[in-house]
Amino acid sequence: MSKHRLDPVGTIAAEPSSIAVEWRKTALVIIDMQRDFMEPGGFGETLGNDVSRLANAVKPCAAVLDAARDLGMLVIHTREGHRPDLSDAPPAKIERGAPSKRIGDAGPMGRILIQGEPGHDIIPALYPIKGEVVIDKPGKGAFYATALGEILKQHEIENLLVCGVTTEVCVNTTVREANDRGYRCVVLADCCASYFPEFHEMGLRMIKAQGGIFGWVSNSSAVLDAIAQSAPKSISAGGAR
Ligand code: C5J
Repeated sequence: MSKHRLDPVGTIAAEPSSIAVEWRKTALVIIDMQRDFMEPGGFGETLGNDVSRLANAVKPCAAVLDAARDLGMLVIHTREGHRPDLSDAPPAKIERGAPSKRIGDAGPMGRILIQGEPGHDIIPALYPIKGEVVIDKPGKGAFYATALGEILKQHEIENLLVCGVTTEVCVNTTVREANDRGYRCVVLADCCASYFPEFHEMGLRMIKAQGGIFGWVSNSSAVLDAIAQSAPKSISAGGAR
């Protein structure tokens, strides 16, 4: 898988303990880095949230994405959203709360949370490139009603590096689904964000509590360090001979 001669196994500093991963059995999963959540005028803002709170996650996530691409790691992007006819949007989801606009209503980035609309797309800084997997999901978890499980099996993936928004909603739901399916999930704290800083913190604490009940919590620099340490000295010191 790797474009470089990496050691097959890397060790990522994490909590509650460091974790050894086989790189070729590891995928990067970037959850819902969509304009609808990240930019004014989208779904996140219609719910009354300050979307600027998510911006900090973009740069670290882009650094990990670059490294993953360089290694030839399987990269998976997810997008939460619904068909234009709303046939996959449960009324219980559409009717909930008192948002300024509901799912399917027209907004400045097109219809809210609808596939194919500008707001549903991934932000330019993390835009998928050819060969990367994009999973459209109607729910909060990336396994529900998608082909994600089959795709991970085809690629013999055992470990997931998880980034995205929001920490306590789609990231946590996906990690819990993945954990029940036997994947080791390493959530990269600085690559995730929430509209509520306290939920971000608690979302991460819930994952790593009790010996890592749902997985591990790490960060972008620990992953980049682990990759650098897996590289032969000639590469980590500045290029392959
Ligand atoms: C939410 C998500 N927060 N991607 N979705 O509704 O976390």
